[in-house]
Amino acid sequence: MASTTKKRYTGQDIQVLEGLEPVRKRPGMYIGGTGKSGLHHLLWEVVDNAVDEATNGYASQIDVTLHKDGQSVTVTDNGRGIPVDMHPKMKKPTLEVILTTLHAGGKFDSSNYITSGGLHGVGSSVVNALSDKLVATVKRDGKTFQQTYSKGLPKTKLKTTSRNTRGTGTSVFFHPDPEIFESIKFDSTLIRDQLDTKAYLNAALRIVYKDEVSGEKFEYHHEGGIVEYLEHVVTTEKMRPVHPEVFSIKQEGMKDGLRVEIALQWTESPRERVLSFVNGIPTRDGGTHEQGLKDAVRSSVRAYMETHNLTVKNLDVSADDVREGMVAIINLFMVDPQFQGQTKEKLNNPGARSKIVGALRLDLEQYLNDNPTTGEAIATRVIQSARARAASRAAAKSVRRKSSISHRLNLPGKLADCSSTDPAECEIFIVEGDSAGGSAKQGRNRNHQAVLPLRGKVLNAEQASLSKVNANKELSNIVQALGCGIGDNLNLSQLRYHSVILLMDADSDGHHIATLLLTFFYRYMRPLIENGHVFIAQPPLYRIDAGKESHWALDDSDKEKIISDLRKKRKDLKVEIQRFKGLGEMMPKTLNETTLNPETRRLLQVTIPADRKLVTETTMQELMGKDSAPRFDFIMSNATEVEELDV
Ligand code: 2B7
Repeated sequence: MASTTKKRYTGQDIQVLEGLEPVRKRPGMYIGGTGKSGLHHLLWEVVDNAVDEATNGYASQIDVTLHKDGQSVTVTDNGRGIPVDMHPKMKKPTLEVILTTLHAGGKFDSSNYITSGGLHGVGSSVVNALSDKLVATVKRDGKTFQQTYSKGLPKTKLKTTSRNTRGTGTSVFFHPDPEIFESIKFDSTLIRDQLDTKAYLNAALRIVYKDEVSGEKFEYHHEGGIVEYLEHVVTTEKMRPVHPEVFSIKQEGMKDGLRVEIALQWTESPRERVLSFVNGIPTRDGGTHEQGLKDAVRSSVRAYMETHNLTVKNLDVSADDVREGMVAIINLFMVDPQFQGQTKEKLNNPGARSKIVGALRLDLEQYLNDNPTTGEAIATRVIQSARARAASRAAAKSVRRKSSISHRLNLPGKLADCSSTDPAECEIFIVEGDSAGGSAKQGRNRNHQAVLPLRGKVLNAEQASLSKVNANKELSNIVQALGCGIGDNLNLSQLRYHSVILLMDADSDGHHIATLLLTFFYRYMRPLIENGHVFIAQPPLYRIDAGKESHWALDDSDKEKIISDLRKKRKDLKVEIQRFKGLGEMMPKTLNETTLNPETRRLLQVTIPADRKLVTETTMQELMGKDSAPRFDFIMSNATEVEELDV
């Protein structure tokens, strides 16, 4: 149970778990990888700690300086300063404990921190472990304290460097360890973007960024908070609002110490755009809070339309119609967020959904009642979307009727098609190799799942002309099967499967083929990615049998976690581990359960982030598994724009 009382914080509140060797051994597990995104993760981790101190009302300004070498950073806040008193159990200063032990954090005791932004949950100790130099400076009790570390270990004792210090706060300088990262050059544009967003999400905060490489200085402060952020998004993406005022709510002091801010506006854009955050940190895969927002919007707009007789006879209005053109920002502050998914960017706390519904539904409906011009404008937008959807459904149906017969004649011979002709429910698995293709054919649901095995070489479309692409048997089979054309002649309404799923082995060859296919889609069929039709299947690498239970693990770390969880329950448990050498080795039933069946499988959706162009080979590696082949790097360095692919 969270409490909102602020009590004095002492060394006793710090929990101690383990040392930092695991972090240096497997950095990817803590920061997602050792490429560009992992490198910047270090910075966000430090900045998030400073932002936390601000969100909780103790700091008002954060200074971030990128130093002249472009590869070291200092972050300073004017908060309380990390405690430096002796930690009673560790017999070391609390500061040192926080920086040298994994998961040592006051944030585990919610009485000290009301909300914690340490989403990634790894904290400053991970930054310390992965830096070849880190200097922590604390101003507290009229003194300045300082300690230097390297690779997670103290180089000096905690020293008092001044005894007549004004003000309080924490300052962290770090230089990432070049032995760990592929490159340690920071990207100033990315930093600016991210800091600007942080300032929008914490209206009280002022962030000053100095880039000593270029000599520029930037200040970020947005008193309007997320409402201003929404206006910024709408303007920069050139969306035209259908009502002038942004609707917003700010709820504080909810039960359980929850706090939520929501901003909404409907636009003429054909898409919906929901930016969700927990404690100011993006949850790019949404989760329960986002679901709550969607539920509440659907129910209040519907209720409003019904009570005001704004519905249209014989026109079905779906939840999607209600949200078409909607731009929404939600920032939920909570104590113990649980995250899910490969990149841990999906909120999983079940309670969040109903809390958001409770906070938003009545307020939104009331607002629409009080502002009928806005209410009617939104209702009109919703009806427009429902009409367009009905019309395009009708059109698609007639196209299908005409095309399903003629088209089927031109399908590639190797395709095992599904029986449904409704593209919205159809999926195609593009599978490497005949034997894997065989398992997939047997394991699939024939009604709506098709399988196309690839046999020969897939061309690297990065440097290839359209005629070369057409001459490549494997790629032209894909084009034929999808039925929607290619390049400038692509017509999405002809797409025969709304989910195009790449199913490759979890080894380096598999990654290589997946990369080639993604390069092809990105170059020649980009609307497929832009409209969310391309996915990557996640076949398991291991099967773990323990007693009557079977578990499947995606990779080594997953495997180890499962085993340790099992052992926690029963120490002497005998576990049997089987490593799948390839998809072909898997029983069709197993393949179905773990990889094909929509109810039980995990899929990664391939997207091109509109807001951030972050993402590099690291994300591509995350996308396709942990091992990366040298050949893979070759492709990445040649395919500059493919670097923008993201999951
Ligand atoms: C263990 C972590 C999660 N911490 C504190 C107090 C203040 C504080 C911090 C910080 C980054 C770069 C400049 C609490 C919390 C540790 O315990 S971390 N300020 N700023 C920061 O890291 N900035 C704290 C209670 C009483 N006094 C101080």
